[in-house]
Amino acid sequence: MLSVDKAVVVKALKDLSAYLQLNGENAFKVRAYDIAAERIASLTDDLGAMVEQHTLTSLPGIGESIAKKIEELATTGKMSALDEIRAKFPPRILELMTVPDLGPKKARALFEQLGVGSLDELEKACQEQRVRTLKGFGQKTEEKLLANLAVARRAASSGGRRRLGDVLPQAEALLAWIRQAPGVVRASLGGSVRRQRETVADVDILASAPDPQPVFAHFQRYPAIGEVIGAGESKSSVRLKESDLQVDLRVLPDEDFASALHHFTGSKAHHIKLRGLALEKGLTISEWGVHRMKAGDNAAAKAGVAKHESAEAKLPIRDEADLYALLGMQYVPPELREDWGEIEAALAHTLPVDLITASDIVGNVHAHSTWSDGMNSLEEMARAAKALGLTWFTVTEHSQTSGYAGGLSIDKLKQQWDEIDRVNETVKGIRLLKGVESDILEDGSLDYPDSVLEQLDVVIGSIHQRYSQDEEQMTRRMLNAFDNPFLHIWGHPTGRLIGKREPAPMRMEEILDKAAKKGVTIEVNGCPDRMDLSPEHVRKALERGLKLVISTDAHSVSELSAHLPFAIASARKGWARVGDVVNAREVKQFLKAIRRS
Ligand code: DGT
Ligand code: CA
Ligand code: ZN
Repeated sequence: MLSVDKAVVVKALKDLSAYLQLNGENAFKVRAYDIAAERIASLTDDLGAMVEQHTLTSLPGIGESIAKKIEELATTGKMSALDEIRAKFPPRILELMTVPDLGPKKARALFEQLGVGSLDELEKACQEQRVRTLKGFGQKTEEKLLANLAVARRAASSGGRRRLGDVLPQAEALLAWIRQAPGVVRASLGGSVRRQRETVADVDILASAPDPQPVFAHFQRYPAIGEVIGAGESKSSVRLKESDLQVDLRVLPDEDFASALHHFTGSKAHHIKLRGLALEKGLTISEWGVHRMKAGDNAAAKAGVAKHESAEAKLPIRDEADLYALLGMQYVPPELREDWGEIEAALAHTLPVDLITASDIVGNVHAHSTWSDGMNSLEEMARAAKALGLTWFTVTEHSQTSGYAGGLSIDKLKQQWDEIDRVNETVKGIRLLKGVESDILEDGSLDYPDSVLEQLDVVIGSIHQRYSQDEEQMTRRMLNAFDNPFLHIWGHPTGRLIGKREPAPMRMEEILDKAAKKGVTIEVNGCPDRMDLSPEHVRKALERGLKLVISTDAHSVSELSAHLPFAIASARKGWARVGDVVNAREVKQFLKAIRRS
């Protein structure tokens, strides 16, 4: 049977769309390729089989012409339409589009008028002040481009940290592969990935098996591995092909698994504090397990001398809970192991035991459909949400000012309400609410008159354009926005894009104070490049008694499930409990909770 790598097909379709836009094709026409890429990415059927049976056109959004291109790629390894258009441009031109705020239109102008075809050439053109001479660019744009170029370089350099959103799917696929290896008893992710840090340096995986060698042999046969960079008795390191991501696998006897998993989950700061506590109880904790010290060892251990060889008994640790129990404290979930106060709380038995989980979420608050810049129709989104087990759902399209994202005029918004009513009648078992994601304008006002806003169930207010405001202006903008009683939820609060765009400058504590006073609910947005709020800010919000919504901000059916883990990660790392999250409640309670009294 034909084996087809979906990722290769998705990339080819996306590249084709990018090249067509560079070539001046209109964005609407080109969207078909992005929609098709999205279809393939979220496909659960076997792509190879569909190609062989010529059934690709049964997928919505995939017509004859795109199906042919996919079949050609799958069977010959080439997509001639892509090769042809690629040949018209310098080989590295798509790099330009990794620069924040540099879209296809600008990239095209830079190429056609200045011959810029790579990041290096763009840098040179900016430094030589040639960019500012182009129509529509100017000195300010040139300076901004130069700064953003540095951001793009940092993100691309393989030495840098990567977004959890890019790494987690690769890590999980690899973990599933390792679980298939001969003799594996248990296996888990470790390190910063298990702790759900928003950026990670590498992937740590631990497994237990009676004999490590067959596990390593299986590991090294993983198709996506580029090179093996280290192979020892109990550890093997590899680099993945496309992403250049480093993965360390450790394999141990099962009796050592839990303490090793604990050690290699970290964080270092959490461990250092735990070790101090252990010493006071006459225990040592290390990579090699938990040991009870002989009399006299204590001083040596405190002086930093490793004494595990001479220590008396190695204590059995079946799972991580045993380890915390030995220290007389509550179990600490991996996401909380950062020395952010979790050890003190676990000792006092005040650590939350009901942290929010994905399965607690019963409604979706923030999503987009083809009414604005989403990939799927409203009905498709509703059916997908229902299939995920949600009981209520809100589409929140962009508002009038966000013309670039298909923002809705008042007329369009009202037409969308009719469609929502229709879908509510045809799709049973899930309730669609009427909502909008309104821009928060420069002065803090919303993008529709109150007479429109008051008719909506859910109003998210978000900043999408910054107009280069400084901290004072941005803070004022938010404080003013909260004076509008129709704003229910503050969407992707800081506006950051991890590795691409810094959080907007604003006095967060002052803003959260006002949100608490005014009863505004705060979003934790799960777009993998946003993860906004951050865990630190989630905690600050919770300390003020604010409520949270866990959002996917899904622009397609697949993102409804793909984005959820990242919002949950941020929320859990910020110690959010089930009761703090308004979309872990049924629709009536949700609507009551977000209403501003
Ligand atoms: P990363 O890789 O920078 O995203 O962050 P981590 O936390 O995954 O760090 P990594 O991969 O260097 O090490 C994984 C875990 O192993 C770390 O969280 C704690 C443990 N570990 C590694 N080196 C040390 C060390 O020198 N002392 C202690 N106490 N623990 C260590
Ligand atoms: Ca790591
Ligand atoms: Zn948004």
